[in-house]
Amino acid sequence: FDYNKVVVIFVLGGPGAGKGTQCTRLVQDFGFCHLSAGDLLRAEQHREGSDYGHLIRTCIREGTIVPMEVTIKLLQNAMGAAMKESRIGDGWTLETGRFLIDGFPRKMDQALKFDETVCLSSVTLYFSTTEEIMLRRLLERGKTSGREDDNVESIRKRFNTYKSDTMPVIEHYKQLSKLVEVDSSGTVEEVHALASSVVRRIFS
Ligand code: UP5
Ligand code: MG
Repeated sequence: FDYNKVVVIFVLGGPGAGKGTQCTRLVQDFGFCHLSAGDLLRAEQHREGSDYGHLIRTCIREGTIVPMEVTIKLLQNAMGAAMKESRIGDGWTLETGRFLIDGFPRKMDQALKFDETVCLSSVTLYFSTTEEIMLRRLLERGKTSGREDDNVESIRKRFNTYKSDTMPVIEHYKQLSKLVEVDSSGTVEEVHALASSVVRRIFS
């Protein structure tokens, strides 16, 4: 299929910044196809016959980044599947050609490789807030999420990786004038109002 017809918005922000929550809301507003790199990795981790289960589990618990080849392949497959499903005659529906890619790219090598082998992104939505707020949200979620990385020890490691590996990606898109920062400190509703007005502006 034709990656040139695809619109990709990257969604970045620290652990617990609210990426997943806001993506769900943006899907309701604009009909994007939402792909969370973390969710795809967790699904692959549990897939029977996967060669990567052990590697993914270790990286997620340690808050380190899974080698980019694995994640990019999963994203490509998921994008392909979404495009195929949405096939109408010989065209594609507009909505499913629009992707919100959540939690990716979180390291420079992934960003460059995705540009080169999949497509260029239109814009990056960057949800920013303080570590204190992110920690509080993650610990609260950890009471029921069952996520192996929602404990203080893993959260600290995720924050470190975010600062060392993901901040340079955010800087990179800022340099390219392809970054839009959204303060995600407020309530879900407040952040959603900011995020949806940004997206509306981009597409108008
Ligand atoms: N919540 C959300 N918004 C709120 C608000 N405004 N007010 C109050 N509460 C709010 O939200 C987190 C929690 O906060 C929820 O309980 C929510 O209800 C509440 P969520 O929307 O889930 O935040 P999100 O930013 O999506 O947090 P998440 O934990 O998913 O972020 P991470 O970036 O840490 O996790 P991800 O799943 O993307 O990645 C996990 C791991 O996978 C990584 O650490 C890494 O090891 C691996 N990975 C890779 O290796 N490569 C990749 O490309 C991607 C991931
Ligand atoms: Mg998430």
